[in-house]
Amino acid sequence: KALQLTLAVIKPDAVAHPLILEALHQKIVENFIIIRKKDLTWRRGDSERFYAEHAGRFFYQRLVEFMSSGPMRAYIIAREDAITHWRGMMGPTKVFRARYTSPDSLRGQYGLTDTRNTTHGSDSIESARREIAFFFPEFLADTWMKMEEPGFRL
Ligand code: DAT
Ligand code: MG
Repeated sequence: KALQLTLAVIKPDAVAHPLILEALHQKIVENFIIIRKKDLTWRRGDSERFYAEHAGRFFYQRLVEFMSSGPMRAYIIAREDAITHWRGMMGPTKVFRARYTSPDSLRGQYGLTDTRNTTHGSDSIESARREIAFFFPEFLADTWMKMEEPGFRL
């Protein structure tokens, strides 16, 4: 089975806490091949563009503000079924659901609120493509996969 790429992001709440940042980083190292990694801080406009699909929802302003409130760490990661695997490790979006139904998930263990929920992961092949390009515009996914790893796909 082919390896797959996805985007994983450690959000500002988790980056701000050194022990949580380290724990999440170790989980990623143990479960994936890391292809790229960068620390970055969004401006409000980046936040608004990235989460445009949620514009108008009651939590949108809070989400936009939070995601541009401090440094994040983004990774391009690879393995078989990377998208599903990372989403599974993260657990449910909402923190109480995560805590009670998936206490061992990253959000179940480290999530603070429905907004401050530690991590982001792409939820489909299309969003992985779009979101990798959003965070890593210099990363040419098609060229990289063709030239370096014929077994990879996105
Ligand atoms: P996910 O991050 O699991 O893909 P999503 O795409 O539905 O979840 O929402 C994006 C982010 O928006 C989510 O990580 C945190 C915030 N969010 C979603 N639903 C929320 C809610 N009901 N209350 C507060 N924040 C919410
Ligand atoms: Mg989502």
